[in-house]
Amino acid sequence: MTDTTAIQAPANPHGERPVPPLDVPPSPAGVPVVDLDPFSDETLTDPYPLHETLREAGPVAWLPRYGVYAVARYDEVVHVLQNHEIFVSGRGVGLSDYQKEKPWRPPSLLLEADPPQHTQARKVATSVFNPKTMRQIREEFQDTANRMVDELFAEGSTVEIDGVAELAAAYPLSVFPDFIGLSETGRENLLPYGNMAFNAFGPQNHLYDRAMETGGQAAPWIVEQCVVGTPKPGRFGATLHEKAAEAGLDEDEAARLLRSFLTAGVDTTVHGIGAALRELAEHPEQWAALRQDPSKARAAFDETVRYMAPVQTFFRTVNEDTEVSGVQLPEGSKILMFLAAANRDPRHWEDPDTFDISRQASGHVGFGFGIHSCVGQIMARLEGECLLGALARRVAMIEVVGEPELQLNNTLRGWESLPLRLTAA
Ligand code: 8QM
Repeated sequence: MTDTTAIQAPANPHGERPVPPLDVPPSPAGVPVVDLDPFSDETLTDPYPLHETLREAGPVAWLPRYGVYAVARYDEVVHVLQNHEIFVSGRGVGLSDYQKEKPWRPPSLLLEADPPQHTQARKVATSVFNPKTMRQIREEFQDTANRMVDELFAEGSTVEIDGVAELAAAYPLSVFPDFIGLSETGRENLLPYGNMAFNAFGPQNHLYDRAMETGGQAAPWIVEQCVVGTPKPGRFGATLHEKAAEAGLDEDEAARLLRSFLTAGVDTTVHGIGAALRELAEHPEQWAALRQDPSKARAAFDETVRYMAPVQTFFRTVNEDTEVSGVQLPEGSKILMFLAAANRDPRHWEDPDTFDISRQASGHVGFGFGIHSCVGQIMARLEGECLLGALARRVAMIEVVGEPELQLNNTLRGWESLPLRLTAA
């Protein structure tokens, strides 16, 4: 099977060009300086040494390369997420401060907004996207997962596949667009668009440039899919438009609200499922535990989100002078939250670097925390549970049979390809 969904670009066609010199504020006195680039290819390939350096440097560190503060310990990341009135989202959750720079697209009403606007948009979103809706689609999502796994074994009881193309990407792309009510054609635009949006939270490096090129071509289709009247009647997109109109949102706002789901809902789940496949394949004893009790599928997915953290980082903007763990942060500062580092902070977790589907992973910040915590996590978990459950019931052995390839992104961590051998039960 050929992968029509992944971004077809050579690893690094232009070489890693340096980020243009930024207008960075001077290093503040008394704050540990970590002179490393979180967005270099090298760090994105293996972020764990940087995460440890940041956690050990202190509760708050300074990244001179970008002139931003960083938090990588669990308690401080939660503190920033919790204090949304000080650490605001409306000035952008990427490197750029929307009070100083124009956003690359009209800001999200959910992600890049603060109360009361955020509260209203979130209420509209969750009036449709909620546990009741998940219960209604559960059977369909499970059936699709079962069928997809059965079809893999059509040619024999042992098959070699690309776990990303044939499962991690194929599954969300088969359930999510129908759920939203998207057009049958053009769905190949979803992943490149998401890839662009997530790269855009970072600096304007070569990843950003490349993603803007590919994602830019995908943008018109995404915009069109969000227009009122376009989503299939009866599906989520159409219902969201109805609820948005009832709540008094204008058509542009309603379209932008739907855009959030198309931006945030695909690449993230593809990476989450891909990561779960990789870790379960690399930890046969965990796979055995899951096979023995497939009801652990949901917990296995959650542990994956803790362990790999498909969304690695997000920024906030300090909207009034404040203090975090003894460090003064002036108004206007950007602060980079390392969600992935918090998820492995030994101050909070026992054996944080151990992938253990039986651990109590709840409390991880892979879906954020507080008023902005992931709206889509109920669907991410549903997808993870359905697909991992289907595999656990049908697959005896899952092995990595080639070198997995990472897809580098300024915000996301996930596999571009994952050569697997599956043996039917
Ligand atoms: C990330 O457009 C949006 O509202 C949006 C985009 C990206 C995300 C969330 C929301 C966290 C998954």
